[in-house]
Amino acid sequence: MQKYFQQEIETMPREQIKSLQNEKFLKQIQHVWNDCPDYRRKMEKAGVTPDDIKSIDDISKLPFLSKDDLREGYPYAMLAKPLSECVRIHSTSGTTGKRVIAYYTQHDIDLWDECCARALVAAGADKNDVVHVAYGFGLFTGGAGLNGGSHKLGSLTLPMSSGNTDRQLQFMTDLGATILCSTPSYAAYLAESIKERGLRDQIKLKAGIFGAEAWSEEMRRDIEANLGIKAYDIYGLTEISGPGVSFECSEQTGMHINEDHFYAEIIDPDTLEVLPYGEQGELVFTCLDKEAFPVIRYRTKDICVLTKETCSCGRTFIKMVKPRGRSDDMLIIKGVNVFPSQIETVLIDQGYQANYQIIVDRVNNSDTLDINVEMTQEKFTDNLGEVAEMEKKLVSALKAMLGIYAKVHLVAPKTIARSEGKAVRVIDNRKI
Ligand code: DLL
Repeated sequence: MQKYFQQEIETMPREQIKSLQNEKFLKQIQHVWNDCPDYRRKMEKAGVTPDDIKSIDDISKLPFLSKDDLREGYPYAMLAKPLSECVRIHSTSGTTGKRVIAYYTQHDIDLWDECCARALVAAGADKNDVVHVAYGFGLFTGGAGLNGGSHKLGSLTLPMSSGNTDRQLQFMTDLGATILCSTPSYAAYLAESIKERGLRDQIKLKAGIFGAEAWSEEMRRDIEANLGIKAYDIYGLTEISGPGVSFECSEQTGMHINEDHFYAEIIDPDTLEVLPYGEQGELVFTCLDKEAFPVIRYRTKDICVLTKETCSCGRTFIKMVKPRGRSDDMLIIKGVNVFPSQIETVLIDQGYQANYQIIVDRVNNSDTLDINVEMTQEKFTDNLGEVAEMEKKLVSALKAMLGIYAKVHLVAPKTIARSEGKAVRVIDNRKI
């Protein structure tokens, strides 16, 4: 079985990775200074020139970039190549305000595809596999990224996009898809539909590559058991390229960062101080060799930890743990920080599935937290006494995890809308 897509790079000794990063970083800083007026202005404002940057250890002299910086410069923020050299754009979903547009030259697409091919191989794929891509295609990077990676690897690629479950399952069974790429919530939904239609023995899936949203270890175990596969995490964001900034290997203990292209830092989001390996903070990325959209010290808002223990898979790239959620997704309820992933962990621990909705409101100047949770078919009952008892049990498990009271409403199976892309878990009515 193929172990690596690019063995020489993926298993490169640490000192060599460092010197490769140094070399690319110095070139990149020169590139943004010469060709990217937005970042040059930021550097000038911070009083830094490329002469002050002698190696990657000087990175902390450079200013951070935020989503607001990119939104403000819409539609050409951080563009560092003439449009005639760009071949594609992608864009963030932009729930509020202006979207961020990321530009790609052919070189940028090639390196991104390679990153996704590395992720596929790490999940056990090779050219003989049939890769079913059920991430959305279009402005979202999920479909295009895994599609490109699968092409690079030479696997037969099914560009299914999301939605139309019947068609998904028909192609999955008729063409014997072996690798599924989708959001974890859509994978869970497909697993449910496969069970309902009695198709489990007709699917040939052996692995899945799931990302684009936070998901828990409990959800991983559920998907693995329901589909009979290994479920691997993959991380990325439009501003850096898309999926494949980091990916999981057979150890399934965090995601290797493609460090030949992306330099990672963890910072304290309040003091902006760089934190050592092992400490939790906000993840910051610098693109080392992108041409059209070379973001430097981009603040992802993802709360994460970097680790550099050696990995049994032989890859030498450092790993990031599963992001705990986003600092801006983090709910502050009655002064307590609450991550949706904590709620999900409790639900799955208690035998429910990740079909829930969190509703936050403010009544008489006090925050309220309500959670609608779907009963599974097995747990379903219309005996009100039993339902109340089950709700009580969940309330106390949630209190133990979160430290605050959450009102739980158990609802009948299949009454919470399913998502084909990223799941919408939180309705925060306080903002309205
Ligand atoms: O979600 C890219 C992607 C597509 C990644 C397919 C993986 C698979 P954006 O839409 O720009 O890009 O959203 C980026 O999604 O900052 C994280 O908050 C979140 N995210 C992405 N992957 C993971 C993951 C794509 N594996 C934002 N775990 C990021 C947790 C994730 N959160």
